[in-house]
Amino acid sequence: MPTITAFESSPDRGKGHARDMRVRWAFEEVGQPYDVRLVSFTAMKQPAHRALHPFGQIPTYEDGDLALFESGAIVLHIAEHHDGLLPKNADARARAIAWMFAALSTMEPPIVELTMAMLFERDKRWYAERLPGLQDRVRVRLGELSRRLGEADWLDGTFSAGDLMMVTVLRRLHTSGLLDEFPDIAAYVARGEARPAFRRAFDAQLAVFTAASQS
Ligand code: GTB
Repeated sequence: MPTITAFESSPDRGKGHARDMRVRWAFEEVGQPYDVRLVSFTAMKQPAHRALHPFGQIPTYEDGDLALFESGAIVLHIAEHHDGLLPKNADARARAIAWMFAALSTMEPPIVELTMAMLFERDKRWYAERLPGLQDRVRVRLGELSRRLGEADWLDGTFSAGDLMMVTVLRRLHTSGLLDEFPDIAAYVARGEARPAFRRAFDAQLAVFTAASQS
């Protein structure tokens, strides 16, 4: 059984924004059971964990002799070794993988920059001046994504690892108010979150937070 690592106590209080969520969701979509080893912030920086993850972060993945880090690489590995997250047709498969990269390298950076500023820079004197620029950068990408999605349910035909990754990236905007400006993107995120596999993954990571807060 593969084992992943996750926060012992997630700073998002179980909202499913930590990046183990996308790996849990991928496992649930393909029906692969998995173990979770919880790690503290201190343990993450120790040599034993750094041997798995050079940057001392979660998530990691271990299965037999294989150890992986980077949520994108882990989700791709799961998708390539099970049915359900990548189309069989080679071209469609390549396009689904392109959407994974788009989520991680085109959409995620401005979204992370905005949400980090909202979390950690609110009390800075330059925050009010910086915020509109950060929001506009995200708005541009949401507009472009919205135009491409059009009337479709998913980015390229049936639900794929590309959608899984995109939805997990877009979910971080829930508290930003920006999803309200793009109802079609908000509906796309809601479709992803309504999938039974998403619900199971979400409940599993929430249970970790609930247990930690009761102990
Ligand atoms: N590129 C890597 C990947 O995709 O796997 C990034 C991994 C990463 O950022 N891991 C974070 C981590 O381990 C947890 S997910 N941080 C600890 C550290 O660097 O010391 C990032 C995250 C954390 C918290 C929230 N939150 O509270 O909302 C959201 C996302």
